[in-house]
Amino acid sequence: MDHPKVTSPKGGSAASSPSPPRSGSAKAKEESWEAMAQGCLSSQYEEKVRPCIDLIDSLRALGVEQDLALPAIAVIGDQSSGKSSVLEALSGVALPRGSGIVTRCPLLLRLKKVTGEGEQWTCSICYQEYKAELTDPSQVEAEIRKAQNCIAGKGLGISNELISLEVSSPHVPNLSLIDLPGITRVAVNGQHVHTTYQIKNLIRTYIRRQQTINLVVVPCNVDIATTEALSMAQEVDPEGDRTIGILTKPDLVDKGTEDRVVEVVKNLVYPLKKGYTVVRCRGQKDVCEQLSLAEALRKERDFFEKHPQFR
Ligand SMILES: Nc1nc2c(ncn2[C@@H]2O[C@H](COP(=O)(O)OP(=O)(O)OP(=O)(O)O)[C@@H](O)[C@H]2O)c(=O)[nH]1
Ligand SMILES: [Mg+2]
Repeated sequence: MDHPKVTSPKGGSAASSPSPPRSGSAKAKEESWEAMAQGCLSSQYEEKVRPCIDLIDSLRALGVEQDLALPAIAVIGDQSSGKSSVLEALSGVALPRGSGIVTRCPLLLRLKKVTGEGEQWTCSICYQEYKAELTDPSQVEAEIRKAQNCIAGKGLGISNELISLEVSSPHVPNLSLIDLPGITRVAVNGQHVHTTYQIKNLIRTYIRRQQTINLVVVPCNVDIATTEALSMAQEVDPEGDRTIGILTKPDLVDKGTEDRVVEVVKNLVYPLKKGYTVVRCRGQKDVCEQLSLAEALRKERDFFEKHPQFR
């Protein structure tokens, strides 16, 4: 499996200044220093930060969060904005996704990078009294749907109860993130009117804490000013200190509005201190055609390399 990652084709460009031309050997030296520095940073991260993430996750599993605000990265967005698709690209496992209300319980996704020789993919799911080891990435989606049905009931109900999914692999970053149900404006057929408020309350419990980084997922094909998720993030973080914008679906952007998207990414429209990143994930057609996550990454790279405005 290819290393899953989220590309940031334009994310840093707004802040960076053009570098002077360098000779071939100077460039090679600089690159090798960069690689060394990165290797050093990632081994330090593993040594120092991983134990802290583990401790926080263990406290969360014990239910300490009710009395103590634990640091977290919360993924929020309007319904079907592509939250689970972004997490799927990061984790390399297919999560329940599609149209309508899909994510119905908070999902704590614990990604653990394992580096030893011969280390393999392992995964476990845990909720209520249930715990199971999964032997293949293809089992994850069905297991999460089963967990949601068990906790929130079959149908369109949602619950505040956490499902924990731990993925250990040489190909994932060391991160823990919480995927949350999408914000809905109106209750659709079969959905309780109360659900809309329930979802917003659930999201607020996570994003209002100063210790939470809010990853706000916004599709490129909607006007950013109309997104409920950004407005909720602004309520709790008016200066944009702990909010990161993730723009999805750049392939579906309305022709002629690309420059507007570029302005958002350059932080000119709705400034956030930590800026924006654009990602292209698997669309419904890609899923129907069983495009693998590794192929989706190649398609994403290709898309940005060839796009006249997003290059
Ligand atoms: N074309 C295209 N489709 C995408 C992209 N990202 C996500 N999608 C599609 O958008 C739909 C919604 O994606 P999800 O990841 O389920 O969205 P979500 O925000 O998790 O949805 P809820 O959990 O229901 O709120 C799915 O059909 C995805 O295939 C993208 O970059 N391009
Ligand atoms: Mg989802």
